[in-house]
Amino acid sequence: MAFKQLVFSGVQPTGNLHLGNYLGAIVKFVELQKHFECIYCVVDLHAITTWQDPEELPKAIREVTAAFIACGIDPKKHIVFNQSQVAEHAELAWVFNCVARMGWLNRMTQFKEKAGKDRENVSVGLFAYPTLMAADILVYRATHVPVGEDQKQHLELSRDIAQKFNNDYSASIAKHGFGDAFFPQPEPLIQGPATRVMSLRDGSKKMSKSDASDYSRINLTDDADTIAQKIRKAKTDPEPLPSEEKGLETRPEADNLVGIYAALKDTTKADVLREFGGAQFSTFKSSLVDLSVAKLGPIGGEMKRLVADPAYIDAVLADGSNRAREIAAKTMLSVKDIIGLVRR
Ligand code: AQP
Repeated sequence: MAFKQLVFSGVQPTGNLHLGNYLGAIVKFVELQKHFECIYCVVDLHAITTWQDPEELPKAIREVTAAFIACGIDPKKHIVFNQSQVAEHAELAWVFNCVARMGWLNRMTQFKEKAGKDRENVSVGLFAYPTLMAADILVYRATHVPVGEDQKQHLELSRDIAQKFNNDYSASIAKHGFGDAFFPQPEPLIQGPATRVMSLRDGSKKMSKSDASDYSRINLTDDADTIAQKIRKAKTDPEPLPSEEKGLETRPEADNLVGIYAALKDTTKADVLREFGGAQFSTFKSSLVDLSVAKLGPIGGEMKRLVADPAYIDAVLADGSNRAREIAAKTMLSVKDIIGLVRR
């Protein structure tokens, strides 16, 4: 069965949005608007899989929304909303909890990393996170999902859930006029030189909102001085930059900074090394500061302007939620018919 092409992705309101979220995801959200219908979601139900301060959560939800708009997402042409305003996400996630297998979820590396040694004490929601993510995507029967490298495994699980649902209910799906598949196999879009931006303090760790050190990441709201300071202090090694990509293979910190530069400039690592091969880090870091400030400065400024007007942000989210709900409600009615649940 041919599915209408549709893009869906989400970002958690769990703290400061950083360069990893920007380059790994949001830059691509912006680009995809030119070619696809897109739905971009502030995934607040995902955020509460770990405790969030009720005083801070609304601010974080509005800040991610502001970041979407400041980066160039058009909430009129596309859909921007927060997950909790469309109850069908949670409803379909329950159905998927009954489709997904324990063994599949047990293999998820993000859960293992986040739960660590404290497995008995983390929320059930953190374990079931990937089934909610599958529901987020499939409640719109979305076909393309731009994400960073860290979400690849969850995307594969979403595909497995879609396939198992289609298999488990194949006769009913055909009977209700949906041919041989009700859900598409959503395709991950993970491309470019910065699909996994690493911490500025440790090239083996992903840049993350929850890292205790603010120096590990560049936040979208950092001012020019802070960006400059963080880049100057970023961990490197004593060698000059290599002239070819192969020379980055055993140098994770150098690889990371070159990847960031390439992504911000919308070029390749090979091109960056053609320009900077043989240069010392002090020279390269100066150029990286200039480029980062030029790209991120206007975004941070616009975000600050937008969050100062919460009524506008809330109106964007309300409008987006209304439009998202129309699509999601239709899917959910069909899912109920396919499963055999009695409805009005
Ligand atoms: N370091 C990264 N490099 C590239 N892409 C990244 N993404 C996150 N970190 C990087 C991508 O950003 C999108 C939104 O991520 P999220 O906020 O929903 O969740 P996350 O992946 O858990 O992000 P964080 O910053 O690491 O948050 P915490 O610390 O709360 O866990 C996704 O597409 C993600 O791939």
